[in-house]
Amino acid sequence: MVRGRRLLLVAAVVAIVAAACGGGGSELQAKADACKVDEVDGDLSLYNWSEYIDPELVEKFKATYGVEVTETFFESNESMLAQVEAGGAVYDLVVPSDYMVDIMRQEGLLVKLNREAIPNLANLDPKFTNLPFDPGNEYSAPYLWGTTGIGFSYDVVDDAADLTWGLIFDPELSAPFAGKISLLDDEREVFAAALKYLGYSVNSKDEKELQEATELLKAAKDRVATFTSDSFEDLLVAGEVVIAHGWNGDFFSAFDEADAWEELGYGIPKEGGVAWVDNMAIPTTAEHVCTAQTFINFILDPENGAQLAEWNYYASPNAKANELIDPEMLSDPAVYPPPEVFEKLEFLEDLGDFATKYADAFTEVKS
Ligand code: SPD
Repeated sequence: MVRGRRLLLVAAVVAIVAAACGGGGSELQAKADACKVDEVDGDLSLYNWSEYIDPELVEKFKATYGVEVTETFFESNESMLAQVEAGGAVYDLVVPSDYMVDIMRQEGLLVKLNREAIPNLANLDPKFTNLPFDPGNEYSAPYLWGTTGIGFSYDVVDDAADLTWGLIFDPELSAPFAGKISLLDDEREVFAAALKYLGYSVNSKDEKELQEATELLKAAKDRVATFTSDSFEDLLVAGEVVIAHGWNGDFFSAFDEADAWEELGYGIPKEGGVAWVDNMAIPTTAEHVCTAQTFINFILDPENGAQLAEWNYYASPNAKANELIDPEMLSDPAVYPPPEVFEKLEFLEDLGDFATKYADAFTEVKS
């Protein structure tokens, strides 16, 4: 279905669900607007990426505010969106990436944040506020940020500086690793890798470029052991793959746990990669909007923000938290990329109606 029609349908469904609940978006918004700092109005249902929060922080939140936290997990922005749109389960807080915040706010799926209930928004690094996917941070607050690149074994790549997406897409270069390559199970990320290899933007809306990327991926598929977004780091550590497409912090947590820093590495291929920011946001189907805003404020506390980032080696968008983060991590270019690396990175953007073509092409690649 094209995005225009999909938007109308989603808006209609949201209105029907809201009416059936006897409330309506504006009633929930009024409730969110009336929440006070540290107020809780029930338990928290948190819908997050897997392994994305230190369990100790969850325990601390529960003990501090006297509420329970139910955690459920998603592996891609698109699967999270589908669940929120379906409305079957109640989520008080979700953690969409940049372009997905844009889609959700345009579709009327998010509650506006009450800044008075979240004073710790002031701790954010101005570089991470007012980003194009949510001008003025009306609907979202940054959680962590990172990059997408290649995790590898030093048995097959000597130096991260030698990385190229050709290790996956060039038939000759990648032939020795056939069956030992994993790709993210993520339509935008997989096409971003192929488009970068071809020298195109990760946000291309050119049919011919998308077709070229599709053909490239179909040709590479025989060499790909699996598409996975929740076990790429474990497969690399276990030696089941030697080239893994994935997210930096997940690799580092796994290298640390397995004490495998000498054997395994991560880097951004010379053609460039993806930078992303994940964000906390409240769906319009939430039940406990005060607890959700209190949780956002809790995560944006400097100490909690530093603990969050250090636990999983992702970079913090919180300036006050960064003052407390281990200097070794802060100066690690693989966690906080220097300007010359950042120049090669692109953020994924909402592609409007064209996104359907990526989804269809991904289905074609995987079928
Ligand atoms: N284990 C947590 C991984 C979080 C990844 N965020 C992904 C952003 C994708 N564009």
